[in-house]
Amino acid sequence: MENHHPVVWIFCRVIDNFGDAGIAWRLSQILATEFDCAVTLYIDHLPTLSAIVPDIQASSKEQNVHQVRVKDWDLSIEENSIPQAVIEMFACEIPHHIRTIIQKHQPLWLNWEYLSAEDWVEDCHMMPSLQNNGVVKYFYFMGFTHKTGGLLREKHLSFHLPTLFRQPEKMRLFCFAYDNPIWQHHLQTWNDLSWNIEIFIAGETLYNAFQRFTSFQAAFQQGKIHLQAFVPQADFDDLLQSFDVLIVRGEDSFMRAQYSGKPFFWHIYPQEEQAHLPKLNAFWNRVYHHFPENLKIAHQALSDELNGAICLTDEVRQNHWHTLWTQYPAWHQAHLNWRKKLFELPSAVEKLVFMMTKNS
Ligand code: TRH
Repeated sequence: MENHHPVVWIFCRVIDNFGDAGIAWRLSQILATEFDCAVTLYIDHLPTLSAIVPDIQASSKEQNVHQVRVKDWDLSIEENSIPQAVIEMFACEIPHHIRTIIQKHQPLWLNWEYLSAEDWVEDCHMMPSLQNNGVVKYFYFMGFTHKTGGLLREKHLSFHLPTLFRQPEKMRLFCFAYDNPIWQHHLQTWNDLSWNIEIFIAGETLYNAFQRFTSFQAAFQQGKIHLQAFVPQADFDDLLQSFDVLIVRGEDSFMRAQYSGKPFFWHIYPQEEQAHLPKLNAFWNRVYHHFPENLKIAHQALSDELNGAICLTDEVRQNHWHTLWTQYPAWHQAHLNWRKKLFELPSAVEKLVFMMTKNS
């Protein structure tokens, strides 16, 4: 690329929760700090970004933070620089005048899609779509194989993790999930377990919502349940590392759980008519290759129940948790093995920058 600081414009609309902003910020950060790109992130809801990046002022419409220029969506009216890449996060519609700029300068134009482990992703990654301004837009699909767009992974993320681990004396469980009545049952199971457990519910919204469950009150009275305050995204990996078992959700916390190497459950974003289940299965079917059979059976049953596919009896649910916990070192090892596979893939941003080079 001729320009030493390739210009990248990223557009993000916050649909709900933190993931849209979280992924857009991670992508922006990696491009700016590791690949020397001049990144401008246009976002329509600064308070959400500010919640995970406290250095961002929710009330400031234009600011430079950690080498990224952050602008309120409505300010995206004029630019003097010429972009090498324009990225629309999750099919957000970019303002019309940006389409005109794209028509004029023909940057690499991408729609950054949701992460999925399903097989079709390989066929759809970088699929071209001719737009009515006469320019081709490509669908960028992150994924878990070489033929997909790879995964967001920072260079500083160490491949090496401590490999020596024992059965912890107490289970420290992190829960960053979606509110759902199913948690009443799992909280009850955790209360009834024969080993020590401490449960940390991430964020006040979820913690407050769980208070309606009688099982929450029981756990609270026994001092087993705590509010885990939100930490900045930059500290999120360290936070995950401090737990034995993780429950995560969405896209970004789901990815970070995989990088943590810790055993985890994925409370996937629920979709109508159970459309999330094939996505859930596609992911775990890749990971289960690394699981001993009895752990796979236990994990799959609990994971399916958490995500609305099946119902378990109290006894079966408890037995499955017992199986996983009593074989924690093997469970942990399975996740470390999966993590190792992830490091064999090129990172999404390496792939993206290579494409920008080809396009310029
Ligand atoms: O918050 P999420 O559920 O977000 C998304 C959105 O709902 C989106 O619309 C949907 O499509 C997608 O899920 C599937 O989950 P996610 O993706 O894990 O985002 C959470 C972000 O919050 C992530 O970047 C990590 C960050 N975070 C912190 O920085 N600190 C914290 O303490 C916690 C708990 C999370």
